[in-house]
Amino acid sequence: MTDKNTSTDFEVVIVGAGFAGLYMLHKMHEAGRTARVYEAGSGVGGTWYWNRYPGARVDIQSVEYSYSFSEELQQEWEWPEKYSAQPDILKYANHVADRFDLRKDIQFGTRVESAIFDEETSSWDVTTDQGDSVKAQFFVMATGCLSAANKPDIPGRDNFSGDTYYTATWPKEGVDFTGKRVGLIGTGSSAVQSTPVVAEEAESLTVYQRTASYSLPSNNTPTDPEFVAEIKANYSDFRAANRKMMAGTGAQYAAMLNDPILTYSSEEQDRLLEAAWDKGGFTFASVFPDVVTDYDANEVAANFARKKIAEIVEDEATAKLLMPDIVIGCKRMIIDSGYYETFNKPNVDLVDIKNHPIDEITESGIRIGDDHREFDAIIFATGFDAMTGAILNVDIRGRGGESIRDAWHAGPRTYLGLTTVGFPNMFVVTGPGSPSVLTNMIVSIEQHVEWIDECINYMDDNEFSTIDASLPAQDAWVDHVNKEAENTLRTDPNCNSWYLGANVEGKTRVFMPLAGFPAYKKKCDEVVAAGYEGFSLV
Ligand code: NA7
Repeated sequence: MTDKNTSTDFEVVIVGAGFAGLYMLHKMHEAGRTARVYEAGSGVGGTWYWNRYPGARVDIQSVEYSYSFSEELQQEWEWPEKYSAQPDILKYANHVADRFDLRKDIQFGTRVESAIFDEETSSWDVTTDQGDSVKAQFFVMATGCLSAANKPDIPGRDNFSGDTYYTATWPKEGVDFTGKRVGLIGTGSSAVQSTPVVAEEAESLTVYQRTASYSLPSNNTPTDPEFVAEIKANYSDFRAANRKMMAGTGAQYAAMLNDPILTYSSEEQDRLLEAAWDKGGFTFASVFPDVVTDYDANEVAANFARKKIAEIVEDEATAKLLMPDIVIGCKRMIIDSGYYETFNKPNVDLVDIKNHPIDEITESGIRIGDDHREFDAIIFATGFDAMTGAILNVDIRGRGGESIRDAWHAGPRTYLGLTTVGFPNMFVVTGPGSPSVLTNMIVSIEQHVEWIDECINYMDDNEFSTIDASLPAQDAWVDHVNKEAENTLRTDPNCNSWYLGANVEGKTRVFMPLAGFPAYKKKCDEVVAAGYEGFSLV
């Protein structure tokens, strides 16, 4: 056991009972450590607990978007569809919590308010909104990358007398839009997924679009039992092959990867893009290596996607509005089930707010200039304060009382996306500066949790009580993350993605994740092999 001289309530306090927190707790159980998870929701699942909006669905196939740490679990679990819907993912999270007896150490309905590092005892003092005040040697933020809802301050936002919903915190009991006039703000993934479902029910649906998104058809299907049997016959090889991919996913389609797009004739480009489009999901986004690095290559893929929109959407003006003018892939690609088709319905309308933002939300609707539309309900599909929001929402103070909000005022600074200088014994699962959202999240979560677990074991074995990153190592890491980002079109100045924090007013524009899972994992392993290079252990 760690730190025998310090009296702590728990060896490890974990914030969040999503996929990261659940696995972290399981690892702590395996190691025989005392651990407590605090979770604001009333159940497990994290982002899949909160995001219950109609149509919510994973964009990585479920045989991949699932834990690999237990052979029994991956063999016994059956996914009903290729890309699972939110209720099925939540069911899985609940199954994991029960199967591994995790609930006994999770305190639900509890939000962590502060975590203060006590330099005397080298431990963390953690307080919650339920009056808990506990001490732990290690503090793990497993708060997820897309968990703090972005609630833009649109004038009059709180004046609306109808029903207001945020996709990121959808009511547990669901919402029936039958016979309702609905306004929906946003055209990111949450909006694209919910639009077709809301349009089915609502009397009318008006979508307010600031930036047109690229959306690819998921071609979702019920699970193919033959395909799953093939995967399960050799699941560990399938997982290993995916871990070798840049995004920790897609090994199955690696054979479709081609030479740079500009080396083909335009007929060949079309044929290959068409094949990838038909396959569905992210295949289209990764079928040519240069699409995210070369503007000319990018334009070929972007034009193909725009052509598809023109083919699907009957009204020419609406089709034109739906065609994105940003580089393809600078924002996370969206996987949909009938999004563009929905705009052919007579009860669905699109309003462009790119050049004229919403002036006001009134008591009865939304006003833009002279155009005032009345609604019974408004849905904000306005996304998240991604990657840092949930971390900075907690009052975290490290050495010398330094607040993490100050330490990260010009953007997050981490070493390996796992730790930050001056905050000893604190780990962030899939933090900024790690591949996280540019990968299959579960792959990154497992890698981080296992790294943290190994680190704590190492500290135990060698009788270290604190670990902290060194400033030169962190500075070099931040430089590396920034340089890698510049090598892609994701930092294009005309693209205001949540990767850059550019979707939240006032947030510093800095690219937060790091592309390339295999190279990143290799680096993390090398750091360990070199005796935790770049860290100081006391
Ligand atoms: P996103 O992708 O951040 O989308 C949010 C949408 O809301 C996007 O279209 C925004 O337009 C729009 N938005 C945000 N603020 C405003 C204001 N003030 N006025 C009008 N429109 C606004 O979040 P999602 O929840 O859809 O998806 C997040 C991730 O979850 C996704 O990438 C998947 O990985 C799953 P903008 O594009 O900023 O112009």
